[in-house]
Amino acid sequence: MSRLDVTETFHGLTWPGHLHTQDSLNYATNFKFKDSDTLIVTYPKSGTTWIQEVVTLIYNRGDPTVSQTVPNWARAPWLEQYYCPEVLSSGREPRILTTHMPYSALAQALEGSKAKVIYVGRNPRDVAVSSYHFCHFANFMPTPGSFQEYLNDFLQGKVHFGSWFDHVKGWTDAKEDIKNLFFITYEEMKEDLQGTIKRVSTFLQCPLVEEEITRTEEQCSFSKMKNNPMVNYTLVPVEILNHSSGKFMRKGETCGDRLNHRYLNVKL
Ligand code: PPS
Repeated sequence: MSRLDVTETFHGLTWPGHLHTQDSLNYATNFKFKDSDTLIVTYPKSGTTWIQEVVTLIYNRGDPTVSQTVPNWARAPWLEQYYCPEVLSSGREPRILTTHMPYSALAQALEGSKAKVIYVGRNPRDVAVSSYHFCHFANFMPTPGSFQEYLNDFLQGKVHFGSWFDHVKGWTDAKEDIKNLFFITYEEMKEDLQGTIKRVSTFLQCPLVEEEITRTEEQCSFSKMKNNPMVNYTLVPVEILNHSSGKFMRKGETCGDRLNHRYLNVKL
């Protein structure tokens, strides 16, 4: 499936047609969660790949075999992307699922579920910068103009996947409705990865011993992930990701790039 120039509209938002179809988006909203599922939720560029790696390693008790041999999309597929049913047909348990969908799109599917939901948020300034670069890197995203133009669209939610503000608000308000909902930020992960691993493993009811925590932490460092083809997206052909113009594992900083983009230096 290529569809690099196709855009799908669903739930009032736009989605890149390269990975999403009306069928795949409907599949997500009607998904039957199992209580044993773990669902990772993020607005794009907020630390999705990082938490996928943390959760994978926790469930494997720090053993890196799976994280070094299976691409992240094949072990923690996005519910709304077209290949998800095929990945899940392998029967791997516990299922780790990922989504960028707003809460309103999944509220019905999650109603009454005891699936464990992990929401990762990131400072919108860094999300905007990371997304801007990703739009140049990914040939299935609309090519943005100047950073200032992109930022205006981002602030108004006129970008693929919709408004960062609505996404965060929708999922934070969902804490009234969802039984097992855990929030963490990219910044917390950056500040204390070991503490993050401990907290996430407790939430997943999969507590690790010291040595397993250390091994998980090593595998989830930026430098380790940057060089792991199973998470750095170098497996994706150049027609889809423009490897000559950038890298998926770009900087991995908190507010690191913001000062390079003076228009972002505004109070949000
Ligand atoms: S996506 O496309 O939505 O799945 O992208 P996502 O994985 O959410 O976000 C990509 C950004 O996360 C950074 N990243 C990390 N930062 C620190 N440590 C680790 N281990 C790590 N892994 C991924 C990645 O570099 C992207 O951020 P930027 O700011 O662009 O560098």
